[in-house]
Amino acid sequence: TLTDSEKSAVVALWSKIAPQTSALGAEALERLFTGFPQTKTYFSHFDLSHGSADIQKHGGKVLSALGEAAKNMDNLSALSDLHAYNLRVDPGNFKLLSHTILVTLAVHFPSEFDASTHAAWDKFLAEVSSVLTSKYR
Ligand code: ZNH
Repeated sequence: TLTDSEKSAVVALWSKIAPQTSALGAEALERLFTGFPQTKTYFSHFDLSHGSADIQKHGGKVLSALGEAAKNMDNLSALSDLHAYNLRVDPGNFKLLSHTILVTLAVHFPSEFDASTHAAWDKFLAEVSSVLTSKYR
């Protein structure tokens, strides 16, 4: 679990992310699909062209879920069920998405994204991923 100072670092950067969840989420997803094209198979029903409404909308959902998790990890319970029982996303893909989220944050918030904020977000995303994959069997 995150220390108090890690939690503050996550929440502080979240306040910058919150007004632009769709744009930042879409960028993280596009980086995922470009860098790791195998991940596109989960989204065959989406329009995956650059800047599409599907990508914007889904990006917004993913980042908003992170905002809820930053408040309380318990808020991920239903999403954990969805990913384990319904979507069955290979757990390895969570590391890939976490990576492209970190890259996106680093590009957009170069001064806020210092070493300790980077480390706190890395740990936070690993925790979220672990909760979302915890019900797999
Ligand atoms: Zn996921 C969905 C979040 C990861 C795939 N997701 C989803 C949603 C959310 C999320 C919020 C929505 C739900 C509802 O609507 O209810 N995810 C998330 C997060 C994460 C994730 C937070 C981490 C961090 N996912 C993931 C991955 C993948 C995925 C890695 C693969 C690659 N998801 C998915 C899908 C879906 C989802 C496929 C469905 C979509 C549609 O819409 O169809």
